[in-house]
Amino acid sequence: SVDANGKVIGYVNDRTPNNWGRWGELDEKGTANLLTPERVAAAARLIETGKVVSCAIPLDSTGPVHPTRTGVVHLYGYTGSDFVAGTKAGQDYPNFQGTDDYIFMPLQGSTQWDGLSHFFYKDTMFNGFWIGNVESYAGARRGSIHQMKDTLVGRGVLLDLPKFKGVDRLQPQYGITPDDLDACAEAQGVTVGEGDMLVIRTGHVPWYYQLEDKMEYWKVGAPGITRAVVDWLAEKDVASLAMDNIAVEVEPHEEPFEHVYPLHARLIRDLGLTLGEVWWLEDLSATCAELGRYEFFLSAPPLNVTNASGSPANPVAVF
Ligand code: UVW
Repeated sequence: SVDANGKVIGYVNDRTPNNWGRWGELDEKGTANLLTPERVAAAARLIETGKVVSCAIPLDSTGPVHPTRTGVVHLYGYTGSDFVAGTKAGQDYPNFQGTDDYIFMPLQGSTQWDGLSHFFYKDTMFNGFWIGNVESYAGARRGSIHQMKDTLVGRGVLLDLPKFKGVDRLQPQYGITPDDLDACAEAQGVTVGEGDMLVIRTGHVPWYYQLEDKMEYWKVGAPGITRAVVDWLAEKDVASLAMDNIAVEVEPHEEPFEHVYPLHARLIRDLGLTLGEVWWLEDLSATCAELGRYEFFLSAPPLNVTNASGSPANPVAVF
């Protein structure tokens, strides 16, 4: 049964690592709590050149969208050609000319954040809230992405694995280990620590755009983090994790097989870690290499979508 706050009564999460209760029994922000005003201010002091780099793929129908979802549909309500053709002119206001457009898309269908109500395990989401708090009409009454509207801004750190390994991209099915991350950080002369917004480059999203047969992308698996990285992330105490692959974790999943997307449950549901997916990190990689620095001010708040489980974003790194 469920209490008045929407928490499952008597359920104890004995999985490790986990952050349940760490920021209060009713917390819905998870590790984003680590992005304190002091850390945000310190991150802002990293800005030296004012160069701004977007980490978003184009928000259009050409991007990789998980086959369980529809694509991005962008339509116009009225356009310049409506005025040229005279089908719109004069209908609203004298001399008025302009355009209006619409997007219909999965909130998880582009460069995006997975909110804390995106993944569950044993009928619970992060902090012990019951999964029935997410309903099709009311939406996510717990763990909504709008809880993050004033956060996901802080010190960004890029670990550029393909660059470190001297390859264009990590191969599908490559499982990223803690040793990979430590060695890469050391080679780049950067540390990953408490309250950082960690960004890991794989080169996997750019590969999608190069492929002639897009179906191959979904058949061959993906490079991503392994189970051991969950412990590493918890030890480092990062505030968020974003990557340029589809679902952060390695695909196919490691054995023993827990269930589909097992690390989503361990990261989002156990740790309260907000995951960024389908980021575009090619420009960030080039800028970090050019400036010789792998830390920057990162501003990536989600859209303030009420009671939602995810949000597109245009994350920007500022150097
Ligand atoms: C799934 O939910 C399958 O993936 P994602 O985290 O990419 O949204």
